[in-house]
Amino acid sequence: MTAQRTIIIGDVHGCYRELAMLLREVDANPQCDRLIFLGDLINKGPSSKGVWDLFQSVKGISIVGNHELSMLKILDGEANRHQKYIDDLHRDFDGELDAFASSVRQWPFWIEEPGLMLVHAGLVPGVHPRATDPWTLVSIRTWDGAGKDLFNSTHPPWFDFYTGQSLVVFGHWAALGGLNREHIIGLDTGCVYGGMLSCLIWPERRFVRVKACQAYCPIGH
Ligand SMILES: [Mn+2]
Repeated sequence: MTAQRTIIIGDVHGCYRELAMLLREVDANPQCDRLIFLGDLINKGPSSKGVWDLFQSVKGISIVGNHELSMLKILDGEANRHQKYIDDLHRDFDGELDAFASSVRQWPFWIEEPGLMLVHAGLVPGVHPRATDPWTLVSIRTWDGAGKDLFNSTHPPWFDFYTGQSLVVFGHWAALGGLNREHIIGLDTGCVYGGMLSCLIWPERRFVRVKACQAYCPIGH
């Protein structure tokens, strides 16, 4: 019997073709592989529903990304956004947005296992995710020493402060183009912007990437 693999997949953002290619490339088998997504399955790309279908077909599990969290906040009336945002998602999901949203409500904001920590955007230095605001976990990029400004690019990235021994795997920051340090791996390689869709096969620590068929939206959009 083959040892169980965990296949950790970076931000898909509606790029269902590339996800299908990646799943084929790693020969993903839900009978013996565990497929974990780092969040942000939806928006920006050609079909969020297409990604949701594939996600279900491989019995995927996911942590919450900022796009899923925004969606829930809007659906729950806790955030203002143009109605078009929800209309677009309803159109994309073709009647299945409620099912998707119900699923997302069950997703964790992080997954922690011996030697491994998965989170969408990152960790506040020295603070366990259970003691961190969920919005921070899905959006942090940089660290100012106080947590007042998590996006200011003049401050160092949060992972420069990480001193733990577990491997932290995150997505969210496409402009980094991926990151591979001993204890930090960034898996968002900007597929939807015309980059690549990346996964990490754990515990062999092997990367597999497929090139985007095209750029679906400009970076920063
Ligand atoms: Mn994100």
